[in-house]
Amino acid sequence: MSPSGGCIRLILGDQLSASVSSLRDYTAGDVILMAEVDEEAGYVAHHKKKIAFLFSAMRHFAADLSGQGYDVRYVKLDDCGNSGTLFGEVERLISDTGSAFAGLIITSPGEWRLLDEMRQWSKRLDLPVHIRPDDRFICPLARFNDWAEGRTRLTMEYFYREMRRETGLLMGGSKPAGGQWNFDRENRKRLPESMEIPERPRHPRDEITNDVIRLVSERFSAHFGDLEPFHYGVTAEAAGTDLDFFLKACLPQFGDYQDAMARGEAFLFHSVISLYLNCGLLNPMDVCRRAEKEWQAGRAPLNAVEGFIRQILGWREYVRGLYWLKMPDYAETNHLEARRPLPSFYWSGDTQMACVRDAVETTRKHAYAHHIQRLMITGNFALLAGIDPIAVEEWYLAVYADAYEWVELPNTHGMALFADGGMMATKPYAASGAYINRMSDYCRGCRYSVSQKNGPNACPFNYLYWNFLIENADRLKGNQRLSMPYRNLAKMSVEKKTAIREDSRWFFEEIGIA
Ligand code: FAD
Ligand code: DLZ
Ligand code: SF4
Repeated sequence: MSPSGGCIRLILGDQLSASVSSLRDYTAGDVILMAEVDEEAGYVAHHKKKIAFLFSAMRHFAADLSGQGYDVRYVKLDDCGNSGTLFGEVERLISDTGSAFAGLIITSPGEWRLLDEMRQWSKRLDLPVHIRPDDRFICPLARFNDWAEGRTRLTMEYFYREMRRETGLLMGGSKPAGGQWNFDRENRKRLPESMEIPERPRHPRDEITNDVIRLVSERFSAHFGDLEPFHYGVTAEAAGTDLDFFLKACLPQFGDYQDAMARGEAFLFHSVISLYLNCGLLNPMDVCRRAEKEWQAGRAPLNAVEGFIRQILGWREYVRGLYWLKMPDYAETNHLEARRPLPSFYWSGDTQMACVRDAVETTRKHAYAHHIQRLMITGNFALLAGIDPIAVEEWYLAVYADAYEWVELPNTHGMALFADGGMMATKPYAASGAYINRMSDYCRGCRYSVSQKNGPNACPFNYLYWNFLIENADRLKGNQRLSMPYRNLAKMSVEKKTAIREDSRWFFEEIGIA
């Protein structure tokens, strides 16, 4: 290790980009610090595969930096003396080198809890701490705040259009390509039975990944999720291979089947790149440009490319802006006063609801589920059953390899649970079994009957949907976009409403959350 006098540059597990702001202007005498610590691995009980992915990606990134001549101190989880915290590791580096550093440079972390803590570090360390913006996103936070200023409703679609204009993505001069901003209506097809789903690349494992897998199996055996088989890429190069595969084999169908679900099919035509984007192995603007090129070259249709770019340029940037604009108060709201505990089947998968079982199984196997499973199966169930947002958020943050609070929280709290009272979604994404049946083949293999509305064999989503509207009538009746279901509810007989309430009460008792 070099003598000090330079700066410490702390790189977090989700900052694995050569372009990260904390690495800029590195000079001889600086030390890059990366650390696997119990605090970050344990603040929620992350999926084993998520920890293995991230530790292996961190180790590869550190090895790459060292290979390029940077001075890197990499602390492994089981290294002797590991203090267990990021702060402790900065302190240990200072005391181990025995001489003064000029400062600590950090790229702003992706979670409010850590930024809040880091703001105290300068005083605690008696060292200048420079927290630089994370500029690996397309929209700087100041730009998002400008856009949000003075608006009563922060509608993603309008933000997205501004981003399209500013980046020029899918634009013909000042007009959107194809004359339309959004092709969502074309993106709601059910998967035909004969459709072939592409096989995903499986990345070979090296010694670094094998070591990490051993460590995780020893240290995190109690955590949720399957560690094996492990095939995710752990380098920027491997992430690039997955992106190439997606662009060629999946993007042309991405639009049509974006909302489809199929039993036993985890990935369908989705990109499965969120884990790479969120830890820095891929760059969002590069990904959007690559997708745009596929359309320009006539290899993918506009509805697919627009749909894909909207997820990244629109949703991903939007949720990040919203998170930093509204935190920390955002996480505290519970607009629907949902208080029931999380049912145990979110962890065990032990439920007779075939759709929920499949979403949990996929999650357990891959630390992944696609958007519609997250939103319309596990999210929808938690919404209808009135599960406490804090418990639901903890689950989503733990179980997905792409989960960091800046992206998980708005999606769960705002989009899935309506806990923010409608800041993100104009109405709750509440749906009965009919929606799930329309978009999937789950119901055919289910012990419940999607066509039955009440009674022991009825699909629970059916009566829970109406029960949700009844339980939340005071809070939701005034919502214009719910006027139709509330009109239908008003026409319902007292007997029917009683049956809905009774079936729901009985079901909550059966799953232990009454
Ligand atoms: P694709 O369907 O191929 O989409 C392409 C990319 O667009 C994704 O990789 C992702 O970067 C971006 N994207 C798509 N939808 C969203 C969205 N709603 N918000 C932000 N980015 C989006 N995404 C996460 O990255 N981390 C999370 O912790 C997370 N938690 C979620 C929780 C809930 C309740 C819901 C409803 C959604 C959540 N999402 C989260 C958004 C979305 O489900 C995932 O980004 C997506 O499923 C990742 O799979 P993919 O890479 O195959 O995405
Ligand atoms: C998710 C995660 C895990 C499991 N472990 C570490 C770790 O040991 N060291 C580290 O620097 N980062 C880790 N991370 C990612 C952090 O939790 C992430 O940087 C913060 O949540 C901020 O986004
Ligand atoms: Fe899910 Fe209901 Fe269909 Fe069963 S019947 S798979 S519970 S929607």
